Amino acid sequence: MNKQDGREKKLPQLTKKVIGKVLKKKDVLPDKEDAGIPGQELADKVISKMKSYKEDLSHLNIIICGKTGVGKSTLINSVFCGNLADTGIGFPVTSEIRLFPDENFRTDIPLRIYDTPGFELDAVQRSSIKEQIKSVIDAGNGNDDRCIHCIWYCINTMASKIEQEEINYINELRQLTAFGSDGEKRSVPVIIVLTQSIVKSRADQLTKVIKSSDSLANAVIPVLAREEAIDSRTTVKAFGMDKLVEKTEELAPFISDTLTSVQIVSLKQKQKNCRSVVNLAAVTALGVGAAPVPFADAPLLVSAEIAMIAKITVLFGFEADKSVMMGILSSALGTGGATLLGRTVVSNLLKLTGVGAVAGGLISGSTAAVITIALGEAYIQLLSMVFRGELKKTDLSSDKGRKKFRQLFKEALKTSKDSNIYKSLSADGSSEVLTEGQTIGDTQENK
Ligand SMILES: Nc1nc2c(ncn2[C@@H]2O[C@H](COP(=O)(O)OP(=O)(O)O)[C@@H](O)[C@H]2O)c(=O)[nH]1
Ligand SMILES: [Mg+2]
Repeated sequence: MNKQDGREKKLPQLTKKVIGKVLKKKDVLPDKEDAGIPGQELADKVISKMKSYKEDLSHLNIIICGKTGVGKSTLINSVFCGNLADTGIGFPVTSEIRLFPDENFRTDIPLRIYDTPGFELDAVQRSSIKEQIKSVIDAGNGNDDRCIHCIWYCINTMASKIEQEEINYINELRQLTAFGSDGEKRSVPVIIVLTQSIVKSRADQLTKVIKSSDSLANAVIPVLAREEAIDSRTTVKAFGMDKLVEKTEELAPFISDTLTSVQIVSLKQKQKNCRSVVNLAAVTALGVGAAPVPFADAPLLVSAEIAMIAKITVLFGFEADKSVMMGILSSALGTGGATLLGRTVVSNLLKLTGVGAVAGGLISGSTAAVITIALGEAYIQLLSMVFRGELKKTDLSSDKGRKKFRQLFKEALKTSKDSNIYKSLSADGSSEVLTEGQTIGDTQENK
């Protein structure tokens, strides 16, 4: 069988099976110019790829409702990057929907929050607000960048009770439908957010009441958007916003990339979606390396990895400039920077970890997949440390960050051959397209 044919047939099939929709196939197709390029240029390529991924993100559009003072603005500022909304007691009650970020105040955050005036307004105003909500939804219909993805209806957990009127209002919101460019009508999901849930038992009780009422809300999520100091010794920690993000993703999966990028509360959600990116890059590496390629100029592998690093950076919402990216790339990949993974660096690492070997300067598809998984996983771990505040962004271009990334990469190499991703790739019958016994543990060095 012609190897090239086999590879081309195999790849889309594997891709469909293993991958999310995060990377597009065109992103990982060969780019010969990636061979042997210097580190500077490599960083440029990652940065320009990041830019194009960012530009490709459609806006996430959320309508947020609830009485004045329930904590809508505080919630927005805690869940999303960019500190978008004004907060504070006594913000003037208006009867118009407000948009964050303001259309005049351009940001490059692909997010629109429609902040609706309080439910406490009189019946006439309330019905006018509902009309406004409808027109916001209508205005977005048919346009993937503008259509409304979710309504967050906020209720203060410490409020004395929920009025039946408010439940009715929520039910009316649940009747609203929206659609994107595919024209397929979907009801707009409504999540009831129980804000300022300082007392957990109260939040649990309220959740029960709402769930047992005739409310049609898709979910009820208690949150505390900012920690609350009860007294000088007792502080209740913020919680629940990660659940809110995860539920929103579940109800509006088609906007998952953007949500992942702009939210700053669920590390789990970021990691999960980044791992889909790594899977795709690994599948590509497997296909590319299936016919053993001279490693020092493995352009195909390099483009898959450039795409992977760029996409993960965007999904983390991480703002990396060239110097930071250079620091990151050179740490795992050697300061020579001639290729994404310098041959010497890789041979040494592979020997060290017993993953495989670069036999006569060639690597097999499965070795390429292992390296790619390890690189992706190490990068996810590195950005996770920044997310948790264990590393500063400035550390990434310093010795500290470089050492850390090298260490993470080595550890990831040791484990990636045992990873589920790798196993599922192998179990897919991909060894069929491998040649010359270039599978893991079956290299010339081991023979
Ligand atoms: N500690 C703490 N304070 C909150 C929280 N949510 C709201 N607040 C406070 O409640 C007040 C009103 O919040 P704001 O977000 O402006 O309410 P909005 O009118 O619904 O936008 C502000 O003083 C906030 O500091 C929270 O989760 N934790
Ligand atoms: Mg507000």
